[in-house]
Amino acid sequence: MSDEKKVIFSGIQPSGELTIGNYFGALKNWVKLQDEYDCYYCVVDLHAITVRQEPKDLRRRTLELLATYIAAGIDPEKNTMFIQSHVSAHAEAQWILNCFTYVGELSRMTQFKDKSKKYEGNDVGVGAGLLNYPVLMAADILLYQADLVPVGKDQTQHLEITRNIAERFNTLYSPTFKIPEGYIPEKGAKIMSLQEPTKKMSKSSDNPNSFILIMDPPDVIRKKISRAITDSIGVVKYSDEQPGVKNLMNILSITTGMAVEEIEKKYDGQGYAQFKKDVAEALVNELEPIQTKVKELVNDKTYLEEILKKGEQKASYVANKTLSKMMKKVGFIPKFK
Ligand code: ATP
Ligand code: LTN
Repeated sequence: MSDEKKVIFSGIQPSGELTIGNYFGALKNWVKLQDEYDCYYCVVDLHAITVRQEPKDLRRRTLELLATYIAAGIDPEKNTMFIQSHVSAHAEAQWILNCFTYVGELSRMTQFKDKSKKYEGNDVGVGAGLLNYPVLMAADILLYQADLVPVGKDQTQHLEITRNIAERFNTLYSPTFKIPEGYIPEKGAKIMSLQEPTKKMSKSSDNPNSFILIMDPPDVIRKKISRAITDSIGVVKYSDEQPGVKNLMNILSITTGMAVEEIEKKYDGQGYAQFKKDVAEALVNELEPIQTKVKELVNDKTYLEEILKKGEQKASYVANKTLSKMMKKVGFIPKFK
């Protein structure tokens, strides 16, 4: 019975083209978990505008992101997929939760520190949305009483603050929110940059050779992997001293299911050339079917709109139930009917 299933909530921002980091860190696990849980997979457009977006690109990417969810294997019949801005409860709940969150704890977030460094001093400046970003994420998760939140490792801090906000509210009033757990995958939780393998692969990097996009054509994938930074040791070994090789081994392991020990054995004494070729082919095999499907789906606007309409209805219903409880507990007078 679907009503008894535990709940999952997760989202990706339509703020750029998705990388294999987003895919292995988040999306691929969403697919894995969809049968076991009642899942809400959201396109978090409110989060995306915490940094400047070109309106027409944001519109295009929002639908492309939904198409990518489906192409990656998320079944629209089984899951609730929707756009965050379609469910106004997210913004309303965020306001309330803002009043239970401290500026101090928000300004300590690594993502805030990193992103504000990037925008400080330019003509845009550091928006308050960037500071409040985790509160909106907390609202997303708590509105659905989510049990589990599958995300990459970089989101651990945001999950922690979500739990803190929820506990604070529950203690001040009475139990209102389920305290959610993170689901960080064993492999793929942090796919590293191909050019600076000690840093996270990021879709907002200025160097396109540092990331692989889900939609990169096969030849581009091959070229980027062949240019990936390794080292002069020349041995395929899973070691922190060889972060570039380690990252490629992780990618090969997730895409083929091979254990890292098997990979070490297979390429023993061979250097990096064949190893890199195989990593590229494994990625092409994984991504090509998704690419074909995305291209098909983005042309079927009617189908995507139907999914979004259904998603919005279900999500609104559930989210508004929690929002009403929150409003009542803080002392707001319910609307007169
Ligand atoms: P940016 O790279 O522009 O900072 P982001 O981290 O904000 O992007 P989102 O689109 O919001 O990316 O992230 C969606 C999901 O992808 C999150 O669960 C995040 O943890 C995961 N993710 C992002 N980058 C990586 C990575 N390099 N390795 C593993 N997971 C990742
Ligand atoms: N902050 C997340 C995206 C996000 C999210 C969420 C993830 C927004 N709301 C709710 C899980 C649950 C990121 O990956 N940058």
